[in-house]
Amino acid sequence: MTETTPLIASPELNVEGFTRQYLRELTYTQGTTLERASTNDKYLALARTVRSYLMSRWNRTVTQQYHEPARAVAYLSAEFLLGRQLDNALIASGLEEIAAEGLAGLGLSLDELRAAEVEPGLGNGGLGRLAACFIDSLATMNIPAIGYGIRYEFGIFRQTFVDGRQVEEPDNWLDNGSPWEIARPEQEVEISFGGHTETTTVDGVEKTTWVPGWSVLALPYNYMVPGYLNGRVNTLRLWSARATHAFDLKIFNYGDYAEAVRAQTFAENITKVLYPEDSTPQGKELRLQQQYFFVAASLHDFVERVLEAGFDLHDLPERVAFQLNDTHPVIAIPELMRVLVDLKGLAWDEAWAITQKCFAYTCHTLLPEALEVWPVELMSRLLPRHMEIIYRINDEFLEQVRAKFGNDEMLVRRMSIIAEYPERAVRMAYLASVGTTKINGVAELHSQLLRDKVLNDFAAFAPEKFTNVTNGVTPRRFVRLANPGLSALITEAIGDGWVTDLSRLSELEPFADDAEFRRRFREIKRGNKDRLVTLLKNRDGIDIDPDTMLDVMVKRLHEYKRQLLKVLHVVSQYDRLKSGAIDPATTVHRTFVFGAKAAPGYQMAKEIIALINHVGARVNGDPVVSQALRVAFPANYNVTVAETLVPAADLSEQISLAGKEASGTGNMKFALNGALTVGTDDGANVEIRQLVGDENFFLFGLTEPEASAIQEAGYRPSSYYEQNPDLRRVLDLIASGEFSGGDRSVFEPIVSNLLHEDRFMVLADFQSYMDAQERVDTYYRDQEAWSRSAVLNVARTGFFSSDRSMQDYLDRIWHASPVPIEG
Ligand code: HBZ
Repeated sequence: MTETTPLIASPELNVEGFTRQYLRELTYTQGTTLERASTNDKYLALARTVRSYLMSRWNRTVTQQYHEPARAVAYLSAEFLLGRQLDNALIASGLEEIAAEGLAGLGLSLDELRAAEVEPGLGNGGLGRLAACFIDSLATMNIPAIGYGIRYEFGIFRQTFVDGRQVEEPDNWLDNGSPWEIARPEQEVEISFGGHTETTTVDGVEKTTWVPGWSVLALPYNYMVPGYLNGRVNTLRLWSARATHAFDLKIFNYGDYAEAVRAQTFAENITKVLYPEDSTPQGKELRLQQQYFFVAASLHDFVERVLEAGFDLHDLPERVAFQLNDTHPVIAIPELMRVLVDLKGLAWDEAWAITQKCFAYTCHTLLPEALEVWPVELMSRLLPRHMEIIYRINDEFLEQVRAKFGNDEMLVRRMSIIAEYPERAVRMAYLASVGTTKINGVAELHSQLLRDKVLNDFAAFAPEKFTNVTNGVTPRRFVRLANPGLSALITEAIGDGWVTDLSRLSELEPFADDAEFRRRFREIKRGNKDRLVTLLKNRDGIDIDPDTMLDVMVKRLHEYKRQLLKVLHVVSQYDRLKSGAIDPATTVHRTFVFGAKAAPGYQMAKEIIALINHVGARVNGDPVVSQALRVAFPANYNVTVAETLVPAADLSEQISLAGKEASGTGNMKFALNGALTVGTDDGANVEIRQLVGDENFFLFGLTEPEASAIQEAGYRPSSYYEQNPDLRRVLDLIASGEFSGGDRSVFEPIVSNLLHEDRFMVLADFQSYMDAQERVDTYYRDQEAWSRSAVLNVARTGFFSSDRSMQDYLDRIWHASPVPIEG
């Protein structure tokens, strides 16, 4: 490709240039005038204006990549939870002040227009947000990288509450226009499904081909991924499904218009909706279709379009590292084998060596029920050729297992990629372990438990494959953008290098002992609380008091994360205030903030949401209790809310049962914004505590080995109830109907479950948690000590930048290097 287009200069990087471009967009693209324009018109014009500043950098990045081939990272993820795009594009292009001034000159407010953006909710939670942080870091670190995923027409559902119960509504994020995407219909890819395979023998060599039954088109939409002030703009390519033209035509020729349109709908269903289950995959056929759809399109795109024509596929591992974000894209492994063997004619062994070198796999869970398995029946029907390839991979792998460990048939059955019970099914995590060079967990403890428990046989078989990369979060979005006050204070103290080198935060350490610095830190925290007050008032009609301790637990609702433990604490405080055991005038005043979506089919999670809301209503409605505590549960917690909530928090609740939370990333965001953590020894909490120091962290609860030992000996939750009068009062109060208008049946399932099953050991950790909360209260009374600890949390958590995570992946897994953009 030679560049024949003269590089069109970007609009001038000053207020006049910005204003001119803005008016152009408003007039020519949006087709309106300043006077007539709606808020959405004004927002769209603004988004396009900012985009236009990044466009020539984007073109330059793509062109340079084509001419100067280097090893690229292709991050395959079924989810990218991006959050709003405008703010990030503004800081990445250095336009923030210019835009604010330019808009003000036109009588418009940047803050008002920013608020008009609907965030693309193309992910469930941590895993999807991590992918978004990673592509931001890769661009900022000048790594040639591309994200591949799915352009769901409906992202994660919008949560509302009716009588305190979760009700889901569709998320029409595309309704008001989508200025950040560029469709490339001419680069569509045909993706096939179903049918059968045929084997023929040519010159004594067997050759298998797939004769698919039906196909759809994958249409790419490109999104910019701008590096922070470095001239690089990488691409995120999300695929959308359309009916094939041939399919339509055939049916049209039979004259059945209605059927043709129906076929169209059928095809387009594939990318219609994001599955909202974040821990118990339902094994739905459409989900496997989604996975294969985006993976096949992405591999084809990379091999046939990103690589230059005539590229020798033997060199593929030198040119790409495909990272598999959990098992969702793991079908890429047999797909690449099919491409290399069936389509490109490589020998099996050759193809296998290439495939293994190209892929690496990240595991994000420890819960057995979260590991994806696909029934062989379904896989054979939808992807018959892939099923054959998986069988062969498995046969050869199990041969190696026998060669290494002898004929231990129990071991062979355990390690087989194909499970036999309760039904024949493909274990995707095992396929991932076999078909990759590296397998990583997402925090030290998690990686250790992967080796010791979940994938222990595989770790014994190939120990060199296992590694750890502790998660991180992007400091651009979660500090620089979300917390402008703290950002300015940090920059004043140590310069602005921290934005791209977060380890520099350690230079703040001495300021923890500077009373004036601490005073300003508190003032900023207080200002952030005021912003939150405004947001909750306008968005949810919720009133909170900024002069209380803000105690926050925001994350997906799951029993292992133990929102219930938090509720027990709230109920206990309620009880003690009501009974006069504590005095509302003198106790530390707290606002408990919850934010959590439950998977729509997860009954217990939905009951817990109802309980939080009902307890909240009672607490807030009680004239005595509400003097000292309040509960706020804004519906539809998302990235946008996090950006205002996290910087305002005093206390971060990270209270999962040890050994269950793979890492957590919210925990990092809070610490980086100067909240103190009350947490268990789980996931990345372990590393946070090690870095910030025990005296700046409220640790409680069983350790993973302790919890496992109790479970093995036979955990009996009711014994805690019997022996702990405080716990008994709390559970009895919930069971009594206190929070359900006297109806004892409403929360009976929750109480019974805690007493008789309590899989995640809420009762076992209750007392320890209550004690930790006492320590929190005591410490909070000493605001100087508390803010010293808060500053130290900021200074000591620079490690949790996603830039550092990316550097670890680069060093240990990808072996790719930066390529600065010229010009
Ligand atoms: O991934 C989360 C982990 O629970 C959390 O500990 C970790 O910090 C984070 C990033 O590594 N896992 C998820 O968010 N998982 C999902 O969202 C998910 C989505 C679809 C599934 C399964 C899991 O089918």
